[in-house]
Amino acid sequence: MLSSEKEFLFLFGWDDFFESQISDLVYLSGERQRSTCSLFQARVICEERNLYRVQAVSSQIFWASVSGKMQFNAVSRVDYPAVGDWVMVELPSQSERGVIHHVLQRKTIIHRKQVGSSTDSQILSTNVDYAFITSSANSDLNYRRIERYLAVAQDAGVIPIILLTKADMCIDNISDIVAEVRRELPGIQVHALSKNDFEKADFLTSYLQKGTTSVFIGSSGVGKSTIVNFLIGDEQIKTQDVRESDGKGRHTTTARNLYVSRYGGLIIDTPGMRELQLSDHAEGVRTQFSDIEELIQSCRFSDCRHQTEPDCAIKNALLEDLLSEDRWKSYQKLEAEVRHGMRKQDKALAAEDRKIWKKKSIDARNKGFSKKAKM
Ligand SMILES: Nc1nc2c(ncn2[C@@H]2O[C@H](COP(=O)(O)OP(=O)(O)OP(=O)(O)O)[C@@H](O)[C@H]2O)c(=O)[nH]1
Ligand SMILES: [Mg+2]
Ligand SMILES: [Zn+2]
Repeated sequence: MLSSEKEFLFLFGWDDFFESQISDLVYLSGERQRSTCSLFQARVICEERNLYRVQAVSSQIFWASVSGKMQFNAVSRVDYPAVGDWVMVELPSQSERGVIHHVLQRKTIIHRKQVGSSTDSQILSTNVDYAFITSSANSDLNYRRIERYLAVAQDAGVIPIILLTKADMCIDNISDIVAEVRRELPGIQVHALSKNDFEKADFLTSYLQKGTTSVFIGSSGVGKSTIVNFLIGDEQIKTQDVRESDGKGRHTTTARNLYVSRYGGLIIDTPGMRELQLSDHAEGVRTQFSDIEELIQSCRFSDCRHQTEPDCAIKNALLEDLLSEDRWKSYQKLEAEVRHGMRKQDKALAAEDRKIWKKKSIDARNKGFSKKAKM
């Protein structure tokens, strides 16, 4: 392998985890003469309507679609490539369009429930190390919304970092706000910045090291693309003023894209999100509120409802101001949402199962396999 290829692989986050997966795939790096089985690794840097832009080891960037076999075997959306994925791809000679044959197992998947579907997930990005949960530091700052993002990141095993943007537009002292957010969300890294002094934001260099991948997530208009533009050293991505009337963004970014940042680490810009359902992020909610879960464990009764029961650790913590009323309410709400979502999901899965079985038995009958038909 050429040293430039090694450098590329390192820069793009390739490591033993992925290397070990390709030994059982047909892997003929750099060997193109047998084009039908010349698979090589590439990272998905953009996704648009069933087409994937991939960056290959040879520095080539091209569009690729998934192979017929992959499509045939795919059961749900998660079986298709997503931005951040490492894929094994083929570029047939004389063709500009590649064919993706495999998606390598992912280290991490940040996903959310597909709006309007009770079972399918939408992948926000994969193989990510850090998730910058971006929120403007002004009146739009909403702990309960940030907690949802935290749950989603932590559920994926990705390190969350809260990024408070537009510090320049803040009426209150920004360091007071940072201190308050740190108090409110214990154990989470919190940083503030403003577009006038991105250069001074030293903390970015410590996260965006070569070989790492970070994703920016948050509502529309909070300034994700503005910071990504700075980090790629170019005004490549369109940004747009927030609406005067309600301070909301306009959903300027419409696709996820991966770039190399000026500090070496890879960054993914994503479209702003309207809603974030939590039904399949039970683990993330648990991690996010591990202090509360621990308290619950020490209530005297295992089925304590934290209302009138004696020796209730939650009530005691609330009385002693060790737990804020807001945080307790937020936990109850998110936990109920997870439970409700899981019940709905169970029902939907059961209904889907029933449909599949019904179809199978109809197929079997049509093929004359049913007992009745044989007799
Ligand atoms: N004053 C000020 N404005 C900012 C700052 N960061 C971003 N903006 C402005 O906020 C507006 C929205 O920024 P974008 O970067 O497009 O926001 P986004 O999060 O990418 O929005 P979507 O792509 O819709 O999700 C733009 O007009 C930016 O110039 C900041 O630090 N200070
Ligand atoms: Mg944007
Ligand atoms: Zn209790």
